[in-house]
Amino acid sequence: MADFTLVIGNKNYSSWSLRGWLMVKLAGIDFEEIVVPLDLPETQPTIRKHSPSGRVPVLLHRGLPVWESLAIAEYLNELKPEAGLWPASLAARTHARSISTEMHAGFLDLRTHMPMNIRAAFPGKGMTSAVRADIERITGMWRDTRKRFAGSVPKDSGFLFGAFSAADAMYAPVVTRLRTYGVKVDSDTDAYCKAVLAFPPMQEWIAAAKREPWLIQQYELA
Ligand SMILES: N[C@@H](CCC(=O)N[C@@H](CS)C(=O)NCC(=O)O)C(=O)O
Repeated sequence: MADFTLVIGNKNYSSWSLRGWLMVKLAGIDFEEIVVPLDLPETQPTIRKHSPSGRVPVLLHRGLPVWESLAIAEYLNELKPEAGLWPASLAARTHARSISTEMHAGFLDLRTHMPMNIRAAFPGKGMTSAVRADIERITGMWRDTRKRFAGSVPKDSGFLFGAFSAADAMYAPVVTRLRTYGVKVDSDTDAYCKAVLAFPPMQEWIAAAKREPWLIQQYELA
């Protein structure tokens, strides 16, 4: 058994799993993956074998369960501070934690009306005025964050703080939603989305999502 195991849901549909998985990739550790398909009769008993909350992702480190995506980021950051899960400067790190927590706690309209479905294309579906407001807040925050912080690192690779961080992991499922639902965005947002989608671990996840056999009917809005 590996030192680290990450228990996740379907790669096509489980946005929180994507966040946790990107964080583990970012930490640069070897890990085993257990995929528990969601929305089946055996889903909950299987997840509960690993996760006290009955939710995924959960990271298991030599028997210690770490659940909740942000707790996983903090745990990995403590183990691997050199991996850069959070940006280096205190101001950038604080900003990264604030925007990540805002994602963790909010944007319910976007999450409800535009569920993650990586391989689908539902242009125009799910848009309401409340979803629009969520998207405006998020894209405004992305622009503002990049303007303030992305240029202050040695190499700006197009992410929120220049290099890919836990904050980008938190927003990666929003990027896939903007694509799935064909949301029109400004050029800065488009460039940011392209950078996230081209990030090699993201490509790996998307390819796996496309190969998955399971279908969750409630997220198939067509
Ligand atoms: N706040 C949690 C959210 C986790 C969550 O809601 N995960 C969903 C899958 S995306 C889940 O485990 N659902 C359980 C189920 O569908 O039975 C986190 O940040 O990790």
